[in-house]
Amino acid sequence: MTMRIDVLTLFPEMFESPLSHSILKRAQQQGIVEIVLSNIREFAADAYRKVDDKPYGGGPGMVMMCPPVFACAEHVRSLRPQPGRLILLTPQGAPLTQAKAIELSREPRLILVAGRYEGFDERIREGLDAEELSIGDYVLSGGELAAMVVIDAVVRLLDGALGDEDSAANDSFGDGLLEYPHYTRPEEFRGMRVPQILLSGDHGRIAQWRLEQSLQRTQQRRPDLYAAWLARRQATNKTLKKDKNQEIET
Ligand code: 6GU
Repeated sequence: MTMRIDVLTLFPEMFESPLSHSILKRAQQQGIVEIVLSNIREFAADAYRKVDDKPYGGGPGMVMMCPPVFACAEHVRSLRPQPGRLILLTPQGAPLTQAKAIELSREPRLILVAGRYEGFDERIREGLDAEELSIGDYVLSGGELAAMVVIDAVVRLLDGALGDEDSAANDSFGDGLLEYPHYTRPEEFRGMRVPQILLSGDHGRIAQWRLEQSLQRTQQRRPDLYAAWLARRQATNKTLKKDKNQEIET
């Protein structure tokens, strides 16, 4: 069934280019996902189309107002029987992880709300039964780019979205490890050679080498992921096998 993603934003034009290229473009053309942009400003009631106001209690910046966001969200919710999971993109949200992306890819409908300014009136969270997501511990000028990141991470997981059905299974984080290094032609470039093993045609040894590379890289670059991987492996009591039942050192 086609997944539906509604995006509520003050800047729908920001989404046009990312949605009209590559995987996201093809997934929409193939009916794998339907992505609908709504401009929150069109739901502002007053003549000035006001969507933000000064914070009660004082302080810098502007806060997204309840009325236009509620009106826009209630309108898009009314277009379909499923209410959909409504997600505010904010730096205070739960972190977006691959596990979260997988969870979201199983939903029939998502409603992503991108905010600008200092943030949303708190009653938007309560009144719209919203979740909050962040894409990392740094500050963006608005939720638009974060919403695009969520869309990309989720849509590429939908059945048929990737050309090669295997490629999502091999992703970094799929098994909690970073990917091994990749090489393509030419065999030698400016004195740098492709590792000999990749030219050997020995698929067992190549798989073993790739796993070792993944483990090594993860240990060096992301000790947090490496520790989690080790703990998981111990918990499930799985043993890694070399081609012929030989344990590898990890
Ligand atoms: Cl979702 N929004 C903003 N404004 N900044 C962020 C973010 C979201 N995630 C990380 N930084």
